[in-house]
Amino acid sequence: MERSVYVDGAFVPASEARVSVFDHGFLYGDGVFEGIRAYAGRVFRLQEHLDRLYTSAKAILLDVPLDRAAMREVVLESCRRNGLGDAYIRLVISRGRGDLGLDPRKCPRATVVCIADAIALYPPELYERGMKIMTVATRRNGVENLNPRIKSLNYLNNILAKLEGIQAGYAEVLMLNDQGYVVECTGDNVFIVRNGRLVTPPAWIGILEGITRGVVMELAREAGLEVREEVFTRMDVWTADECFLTGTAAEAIPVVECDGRPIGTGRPGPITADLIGRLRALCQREGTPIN
Ligand code: PXG
Repeated sequence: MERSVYVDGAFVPASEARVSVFDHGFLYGDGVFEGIRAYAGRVFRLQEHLDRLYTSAKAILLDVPLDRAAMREVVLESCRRNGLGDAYIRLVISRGRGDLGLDPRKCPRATVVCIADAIALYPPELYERGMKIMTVATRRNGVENLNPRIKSLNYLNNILAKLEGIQAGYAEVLMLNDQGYVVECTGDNVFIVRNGRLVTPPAWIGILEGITRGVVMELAREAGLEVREEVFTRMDVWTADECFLTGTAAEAIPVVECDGRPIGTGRPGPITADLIGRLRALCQREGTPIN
């Protein structure tokens, strides 16, 4: 059955869902988005995703034409109309239709799109065996350029990094900032485990503050682990006891090799496995009901 997509106030068949070629989201990547998941009939951390969406919009002075309650309803209705209890939901707010110039004031109304679809997951073996990653030469945007805390439609920085990975045979890659500190991956946050402590780069260094990252930090603290937000380098990843990535799409996935160096034993570690289990259980039991 064809999907139903929300575009500016109406649900239309996916094949008829369109935005203008004059939309500044298309012309300039001027807009923001969210990637959200639903599990077993409930949308996971919907409020947090909406908070981040409106925060991103605020940072680029983008007026979202719907309030949070209405946006929440768009997300839920997108799942209902498509009969999805497990879903990947993409909310996109672009600057809207304007002229060919950069000036956002020429765009009177933001475009709102919501797509709900089945999710394409990493193969289950990857969670068992763990993934191999590499560091790429493309550095993550600095906070003074395009702050990664803004989940903007301008993802070329990440795509350039992803291309380097693809060309070298890697599904995900590690990105550093201009100073050489580890920040995040192209669509995932990064954690290392050292001496029983969980460490992840702090938000101020220039990362997307992942919703999954926040949840994993909560779960780790509940489990009695010490969690630190600290800067670290590639060397710390190479010599960590364990490493894993978090993101809405990937959930939490073990990393067993970086830049050709096995991490820890070269197999997914026990703390990683425990946190993956806790995260999966939480995703199945909490969230905003779709119906
Ligand atoms: N960092 C970046 C740069 C991201 O884009 C995350 C971290 C994880 O955040 P959440 O809130 O999801 O835990 C993201 C997630 C994909 C894909 O296909 C991933 C993201 C966006 C678009 C596509 O893997 N963002």
